[in-house]
Amino acid sequence: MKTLMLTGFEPFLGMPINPTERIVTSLDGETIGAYQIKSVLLPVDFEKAPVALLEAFQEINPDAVVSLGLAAGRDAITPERIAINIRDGAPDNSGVVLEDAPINQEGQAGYFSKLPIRKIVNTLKQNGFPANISNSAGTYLCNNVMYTMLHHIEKENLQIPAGFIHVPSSHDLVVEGKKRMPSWSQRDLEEAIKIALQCLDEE
Ligand code: PCA
Repeated sequence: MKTLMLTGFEPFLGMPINPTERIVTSLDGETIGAYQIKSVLLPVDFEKAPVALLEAFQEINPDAVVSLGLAAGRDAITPERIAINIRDGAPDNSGVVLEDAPINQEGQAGYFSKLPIRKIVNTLKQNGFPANISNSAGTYLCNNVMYTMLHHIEKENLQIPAGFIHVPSSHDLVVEGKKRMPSWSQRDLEEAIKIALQCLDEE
């Protein structure tokens, strides 16, 4: 059986929950389509996250990589089209603030997702879940992790699907975090991610 490395993030920016942590915890060890899921939880830390990501990749030696992140404020599941070579924006969980900083001096300006993003969006919609392609993963940790993985795959000339999917807030996060934003049930988020992962089957 093939292995799919599924990454999620710990909570960040003072939010009490990250729904992607719960998704990856719940799906760890499950079989989805042709893949067995191996989950990895990443820190929201510019220094530690890329190291943890690549260490897990070496250890697991997966046949596919899908990374998940919370996009608080979005109302749909959004596979990302591209990762860009920039770190910028809000402080990470260690308080580090970066401005206009490249991720990798030798890396390309950007890397396109190697997931079937159009098929994921279409399949999710056919199953009644709002979804659209996002053309920007931002410049924070999610973009950083997507860029790091795709750069590594390019450098090593690996032929495996890899990319990033942002998810909306969960109801629990809205209730506990006391912030107004669009939200989904945790169950729907998980179901939608399972459907997205099944799209890798014939890739
Ligand atoms: N979302 C953030 C980082 C961690 C997460 O879940 C982002 O979109 O960059």
